[in-house]
Amino acid sequence: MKCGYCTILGRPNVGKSTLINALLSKKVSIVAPKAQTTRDDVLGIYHEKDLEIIFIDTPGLCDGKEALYANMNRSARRSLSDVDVAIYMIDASEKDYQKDDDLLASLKMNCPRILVLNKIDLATAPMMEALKEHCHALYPKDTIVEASALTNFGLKEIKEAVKHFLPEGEAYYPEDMVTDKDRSFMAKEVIREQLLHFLKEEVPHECAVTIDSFESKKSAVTIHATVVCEKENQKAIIIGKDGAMIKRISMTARRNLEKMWNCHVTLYLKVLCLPGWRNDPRKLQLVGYGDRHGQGDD
Ligand SMILES: Nc1nc2c(ncn2[C@@H]2O[C@H](COP(=O)(O)OP(=O)(O)OP(=O)(O)O)[C@@H](O)[C@H]2O)c(=O)[nH]1
Ligand SMILES: [Mg+2]
Repeated sequence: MKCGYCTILGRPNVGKSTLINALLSKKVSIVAPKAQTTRDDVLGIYHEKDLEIIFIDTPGLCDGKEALYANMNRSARRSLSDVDVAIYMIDASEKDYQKDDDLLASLKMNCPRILVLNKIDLATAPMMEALKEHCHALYPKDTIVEASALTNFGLKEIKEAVKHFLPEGEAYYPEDMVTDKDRSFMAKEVIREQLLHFLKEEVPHECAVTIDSFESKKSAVTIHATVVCEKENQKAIIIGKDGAMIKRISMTARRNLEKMWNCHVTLYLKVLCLPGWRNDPRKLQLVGYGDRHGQGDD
């Protein structure tokens, strides 16, 4: 059978997590209309007869100054070190190619590359022609696939393109395994997704979620979690008047988890202010975003 690893890289908000969920027909990674949603590498394992593709969803490559973003960029770039093929996603609805060209030039890629031109549902025909011409001229060796992850367009072509570059071998994972992340990680991410949904501007980006306890009994799950923010005034915003905001966030996250797991979920959510957590290695470690690999090269 053919099997191997395929990382998915690109700038924030281009649709990497939407694509991995669409490729798997299952939610393994959270999605939001705001940049810098994904903070950890997430595996999405696709199984078919005689085929296993281990997709890696990565944090969007960005130039945020804080240590959090440096760790996220490092994690995305490191995903390139041991893969069989890489997907680089481009937002086809954008007319400025410079940032993608700069990033593509900066990525050390020793594997075949597939350029996925995503969000074609938002691009006009002349925009698509111009982008394809640009990609063919600058990246003649790359395979180019047009897609709309949101509308499931181009998924078969992407899988075929990836399969083409995979070696023959034995499956790495059991057939029923779709991700490397456990339910506690998913709970953290679904709560973060609701922070991104309900909170405005920089507030959700300055928050982290920690799972303090996760208890699973028969068909019921009980979770104690903490929303960690940077400033006292953010704490007040997150809690809201008479606790209205934290209740909405908690209730929506709980409902989403119940739908996902088909079981009863009880969620206790509290808020903690931890100033400077995004730029302090010790605090980053504490909230789960420490650099697990040291400060090695990018
Ligand atoms: N119209 C349109 N929207 C899309 C498409 N793919 C993704 N989106 C939307 O783009 C936004 C960002 O999607 P994500 O999947 O979170 O993007 P990402 O690249 O994972 O972002 P980061 O995790 O921040 O790096 C969401 O609102 C998606 O619904 C697409 O093909 N067409
Ligand atoms: Mg993402």
